[in-house]
Amino acid sequence: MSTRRTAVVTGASSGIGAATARALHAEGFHVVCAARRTERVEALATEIDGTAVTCDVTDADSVRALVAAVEALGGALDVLVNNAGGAFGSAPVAEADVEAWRRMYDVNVIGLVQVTRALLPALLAAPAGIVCNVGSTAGRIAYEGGGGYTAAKHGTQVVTETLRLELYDRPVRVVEVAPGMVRTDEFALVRYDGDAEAAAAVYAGVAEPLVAEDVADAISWMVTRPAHVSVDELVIRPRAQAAQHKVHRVEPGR
Ligand code: 8X3
Repeated sequence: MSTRRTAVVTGASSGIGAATARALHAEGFHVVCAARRTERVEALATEIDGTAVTCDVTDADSVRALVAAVEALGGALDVLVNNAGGAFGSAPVAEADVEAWRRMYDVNVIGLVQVTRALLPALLAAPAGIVCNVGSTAGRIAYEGGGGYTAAKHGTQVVTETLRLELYDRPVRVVEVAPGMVRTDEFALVRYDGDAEAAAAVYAGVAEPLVAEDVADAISWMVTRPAHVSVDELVIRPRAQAAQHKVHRVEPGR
């Protein structure tokens, strides 16, 4: 049985998830890299000497495979980073694609609940387990065209808070990181259904949006505080984004 601390990161195939897996490896954790895309998590696990699990957080069998992987490593889980999530579409509420809304609730809320519930015994078996949910500034405000995603990320925030209350007398912490504008390879591209121009417009003129490593750094810090310290929530944005609609953009040539 390994004496190394163990972490699980969902949505580890790219972006914030992959960066977080690397950051936790650098902190000395054995990282279980979970995501739907097998080849990607296997490559990442090989790179950081971790464990790859093909896992769709919305699928109960997949989540069972994730639990089995943690059990095979000794059964105690020090850190769970619920990162799998995403935005699908940007239609106004009046034109909402209800199926896309369901998928957003499914991955950002139900998937997170399913994984957390399944891994809670392992977290409680560790000396000081911690769950870090990756929320969003979209879970703090509303914005036009964001309806389905903002509703789902508000759900992520509320589930985090509820679980913290429910586990108040147990040796486990439940925290949330809420990033604002983060430029990753896939987030905006997925939201705009592969429309590269629309995705690029999100970051247009912003000199330095956050990158995945900035958020991974924050998560890594949150989950490595002493056991009595709970950084309940951490909002992180680029300097250029003072608020959701207050973004400093420099026009080309100026
Ligand atoms: C991502 C932040 O601004 O796209 O979670 O809603 S935003």
